[in-house]
Amino acid sequence: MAVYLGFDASTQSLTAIAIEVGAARRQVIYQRTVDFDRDLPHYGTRHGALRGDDPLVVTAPPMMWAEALDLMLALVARDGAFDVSKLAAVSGSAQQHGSVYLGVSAAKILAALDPARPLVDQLRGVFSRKGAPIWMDSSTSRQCAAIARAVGGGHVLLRLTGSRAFERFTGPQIRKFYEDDPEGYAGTDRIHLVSSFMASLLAGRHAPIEPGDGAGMNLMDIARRQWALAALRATAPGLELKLPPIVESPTIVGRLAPYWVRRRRLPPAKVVAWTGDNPGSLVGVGLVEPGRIAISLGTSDTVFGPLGELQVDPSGAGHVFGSPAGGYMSLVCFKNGSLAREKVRDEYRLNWDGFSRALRDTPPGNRGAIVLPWFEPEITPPVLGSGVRRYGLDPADGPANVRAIVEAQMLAMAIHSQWTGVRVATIHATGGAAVNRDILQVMADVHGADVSPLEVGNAAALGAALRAYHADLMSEGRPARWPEVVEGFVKVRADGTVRPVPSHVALYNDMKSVYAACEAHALRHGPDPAPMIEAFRRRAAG
Ligand code: XUL
Repeated sequence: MAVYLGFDASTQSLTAIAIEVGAARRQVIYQRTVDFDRDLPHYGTRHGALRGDDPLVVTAPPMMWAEALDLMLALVARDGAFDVSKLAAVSGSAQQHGSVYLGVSAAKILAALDPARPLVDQLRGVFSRKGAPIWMDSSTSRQCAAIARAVGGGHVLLRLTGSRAFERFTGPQIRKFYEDDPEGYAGTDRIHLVSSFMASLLAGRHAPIEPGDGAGMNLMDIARRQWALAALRATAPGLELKLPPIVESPTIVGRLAPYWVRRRRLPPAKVVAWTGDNPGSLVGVGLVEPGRIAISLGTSDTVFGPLGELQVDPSGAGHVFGSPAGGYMSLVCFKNGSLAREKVRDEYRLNWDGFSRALRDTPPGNRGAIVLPWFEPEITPPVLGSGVRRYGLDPADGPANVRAIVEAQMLAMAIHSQWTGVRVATIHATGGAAVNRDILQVMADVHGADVSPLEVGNAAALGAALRAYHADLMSEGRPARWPEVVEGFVKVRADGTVRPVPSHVALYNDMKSVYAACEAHALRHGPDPAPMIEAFRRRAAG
């Protein structure tokens, strides 16, 4: 019997899941979350992030992630929920795109961490940039344009890296740092993703980058899974010397550092390269083979699935990442996810039961009332000037506003993921809001697909534990077929699959073009959609 530990270093929290794998037993045996705002309030984050005067700039303190890891492993050791001596390997999934900047002293400090002192006391001098820009940042439009120009156009970058230039992607963020603080950039020895930074802390040495997460940088050649020199040169000088190497996903990057072994009495378990939260979730929802998709309802809402072959989104809205299970995955990301749902819930003084009741009390199609839920600058479609737009929706009507937000999120997901060409029959639902069956009903009706909520809600952490297990088997030369690795861990929740209602599916198929017209109008490349909305309203009523 062996135990594997998986982490999810997400925007708002750090979660750990342990799984036990034996001849007769395969199960999740431990789950624990450290919430950044609640458990580490001295960093002053709100929803895990820091914001200043410029609404486009969003960062997080990398020290907070280090302290969360230290605290989490203290809890794992203290809880005594499982026999830690059986721990064979650990891995993780982290929020994507965020970057951590370390000076030359980092390598030495990481290698000589003193188990008698807290991690944060020893890391004080290692950062060459205090804050880490995270995926919610959208302040690099200028840098995106410059990088695209330098490689020969946005479509060249799209084909080379799997994505056009995106504000939150690491390359544009690095270029901005280089432009704003050339000395800080020059004093940076290593630039990590959040994923490789966390793996470095566990292994006590600079960890490499995994291609699933590396694809979220606008810097990796997506077909070769190696740094794309043209993109590196277009980003900042000498960048090739500052980036960790890219390795295959199931790579053992080291063993748990003596710091963890002595401080928490853990065995020197293998540390497996960390990936991003979306690639990690792909494994955690069991989508290791093409044909199905997943929707994660978290801080960001994401739609993702395995891709049979390398293809990019010609509209430039979607991304192609490496899949940790081999091959590629598609991803479409929406920034106005759970925080938008919470805003509406709070604005109308509801709790989640009230939110659900509002969904049940309003008709599908919302009598033609539509909202564009851009509380924050949006990623898909790209919207830099935030602001909610209402079409035929009375701001005073709480229930209609609740339905409008959920319908908008689901319609946008369906519209902007069409490029993958997947005919969706089943959606695996994960993330916090997947507990809400009324939200899942709208998802099923809009997509015309069965929605299976999964037993383990945190797919990113489960995926990390499963990747640790898979890499451990591989490193021992044992057969490690993915369907067998995930077998028994990815189960549909006891309350069962949510089925689409055929009449609602037809109505939403009709509504998609109305919603798309509202988007186009709000983005100033389409006419006033009022006549279309009115015609839809009449069809829906009749
Ligand atoms: C994906 C993205 C987010 C983050 C945070 O491209 O930006 O989903 O990974 O979860």
